[in-house]
Amino acid sequence: MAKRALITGIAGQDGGHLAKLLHEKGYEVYGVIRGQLESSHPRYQQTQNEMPYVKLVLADLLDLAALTRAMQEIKPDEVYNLAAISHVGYSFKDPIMTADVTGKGVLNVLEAIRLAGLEKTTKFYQASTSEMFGGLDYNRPEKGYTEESSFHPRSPYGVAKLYGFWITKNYRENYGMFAVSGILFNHEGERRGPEFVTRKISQAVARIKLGKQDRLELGNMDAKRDWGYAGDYVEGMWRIMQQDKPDDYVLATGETHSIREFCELAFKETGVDIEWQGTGVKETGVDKKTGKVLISINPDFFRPSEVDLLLGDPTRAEKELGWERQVDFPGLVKLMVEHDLKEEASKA
Ligand code: NAP
Ligand code: F7E
Repeated sequence: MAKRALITGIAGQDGGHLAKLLHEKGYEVYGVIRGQLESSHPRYQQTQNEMPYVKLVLADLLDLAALTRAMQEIKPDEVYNLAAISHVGYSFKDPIMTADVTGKGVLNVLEAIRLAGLEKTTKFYQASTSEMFGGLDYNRPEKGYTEESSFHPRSPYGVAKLYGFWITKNYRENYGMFAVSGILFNHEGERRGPEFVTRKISQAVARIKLGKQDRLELGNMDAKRDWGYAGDYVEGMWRIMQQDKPDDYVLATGETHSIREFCELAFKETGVDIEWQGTGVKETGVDKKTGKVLISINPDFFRPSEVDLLLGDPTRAEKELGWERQVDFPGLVKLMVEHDLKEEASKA
């Protein structure tokens, strides 16, 4: 009999990649989608058209009754909890909802599994994050954060995720559940939401190339991130769930790059060389050939506190899971810009 997987956050970036992977591996895939959606609703239809092999289940992460019903009916072998308010900047604006969904929502899913009497048979994956480390100098190992590093979250999102991480570990220890976290560093791609910086850049580069946009406005360009490809990371999630012993793993590339570097490579894909001029909020990215300003700073995108540098050390995942990223940093930028050039060109 085919294994059954239930994915929360099915309509998000990782949900789509993971659903495809599990379907290809022969799983029966169920996906939790929120809201009062009916099969005639455009958003429901869009998700269903994109993933015809997924059986959509209506539930909200705040709704324990709906989650419990879903567990009782589906009896999944594996639950992947990907749903969250996942935008770090937004979490400063709505910290209460972030705590409820991104933090307590994890507990709801774990309790739903227990209330359905499935804690001994259903495996649980929690989408934990490098944002829990915080990026400050004092706890940052030279070769990158590992599974042993200490946490110092710097946003309401990071704090909520830390609750999710610990409650997952707690259920593993309390009830002997196979409940694990993947501590994933940033992963991007053609399914990334446009509110995240990499997709904002790749879409802007495509639109500027096609004459649909003049300029790209960004916040802190000094920040550095360990960026991988989402398609590679969902393979890691699955491998974490196939281990004999439940444990937490870091998935990362072991490289870190600045927002500036991402911009330079992305514009280069369309034949534009960027030259940086000025400093601070007056800094601009200029087309070397034409002198036109293509990038400028908008302080509205600054955050009350910033994670300056994230770098992960994937050694343990590489050794124990045999996991390795396939797409490198230039490959990721290229893939995103090429995708957005096609997508923008196809729009009216
Ligand atoms: P994403 O694109 O923002 O997707 C999150 C999904 O959660 C969305 O589909 C959203 O639904 C759903 N959601 C939000 N609130 C919900 C609620 N109350 N009930 C049910 N569903 C709800 O995030 P992602 O990039 O795929 O990331 C997947 C998970 O990994 C998230 O938990 C994220 O925090 C975590 N993570 C991501 C990264 C990364 O670099 N991408 C790194 C580490 C950890 P709607 O579609 O209806 O809005
Ligand atoms: O920001 C800077 C911003 O929003 C990256 C989520 O998936 O990864 C993601 O969180 C950096 C930050 O991602 C803009 O200040 C500059 O330093 O793309 P982001 P994130 O905050 O790293 C982690 C691992 C997760 O777990 C999260 O769920 O880019 N930045 N200018 C900007 N960021 C945005 N969004 N927009 C700008 O205009």
